[in-house]
Amino acid sequence: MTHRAAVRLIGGAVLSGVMLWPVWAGALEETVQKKPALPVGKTLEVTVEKDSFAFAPQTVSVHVGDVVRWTNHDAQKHLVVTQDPKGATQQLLIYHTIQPGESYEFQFERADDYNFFCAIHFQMWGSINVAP
Ligand SMILES: [Cu+2]
Repeated sequence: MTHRAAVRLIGGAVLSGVMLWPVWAGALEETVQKKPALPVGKTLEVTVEKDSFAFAPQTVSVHVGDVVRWTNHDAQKHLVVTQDPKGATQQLLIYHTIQPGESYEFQFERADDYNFFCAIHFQMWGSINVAP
């Protein structure tokens, strides 16, 4: 038993009693565990070229598990916003500022048609079709 495990065991015993420790420890493990990651598919690039004020390509077709990477080659920042079509009106899937020279990646987990735009320059927009 490592020192750290011993400290945790004592903590568990104090909190819930020695007999309850195994149950308590199991519950703790569960909350720490992350949901299984979706296998990553291919990555598709959407870029913003310098002074273009446009996303290219404007429409992208991907499959569930694919990643869309927005890359900003512009000299100014852009703010990518995507709403979940099935979500509440205020529910945003993506709200991310991309600084000059930086990228942002998002893996789509559900098939649908997603629209996105730049919240700083409303003339910048595009759509992503995510097929099953
Ligand atoms: Cu912008």
